[in-house]
Amino acid sequence: MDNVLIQVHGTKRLIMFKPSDIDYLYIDGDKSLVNDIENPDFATYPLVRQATYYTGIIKPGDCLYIPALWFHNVKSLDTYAISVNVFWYHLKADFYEPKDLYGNKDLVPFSRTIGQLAKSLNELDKQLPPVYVDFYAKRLRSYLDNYIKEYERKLNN
Ligand SMILES: O=C(O)CCC(=O)C(=O)O
Repeated sequence: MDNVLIQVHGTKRLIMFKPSDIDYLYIDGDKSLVNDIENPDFATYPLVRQATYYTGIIKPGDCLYIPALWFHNVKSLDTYAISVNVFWYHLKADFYEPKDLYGNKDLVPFSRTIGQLAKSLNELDKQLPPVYVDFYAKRLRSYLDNYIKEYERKLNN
């Protein structure tokens, strides 16, 4: 969700990445596998070098707009660092999970899509021998790659 992070007490260090850096951040679910983003292990996570770091410090009285889909890593620089978050919907209300304390859950249409896909793959797995499942999973990957290319073209026009 879009949100504003309002700093009340103490300071926090933020590192943010734009949504299109998703390919460089080793995302697994809603988290990155890169555990030390300030000093990444480039041998294990070489693509991180290609990500653009947007960094800053927020102090009491600062408000930071964190747009939906932006990856962010927040570290408190003081023992007590207190913030207030204000989240809001900018798409149809039905698209948002009703219980989303941190405002970072996937949108309902996506959760539904990935659930259906998992179910279909499971069906495929039950019906076909492994060598076919592997082959068709790779066909699916190529379908998705083409879909992504098409969307990147749309976004860049
Ligand atoms: O302040 C924090 O520790 C986390 C803030 C956050 O994740 C957000 O504003 O979306």
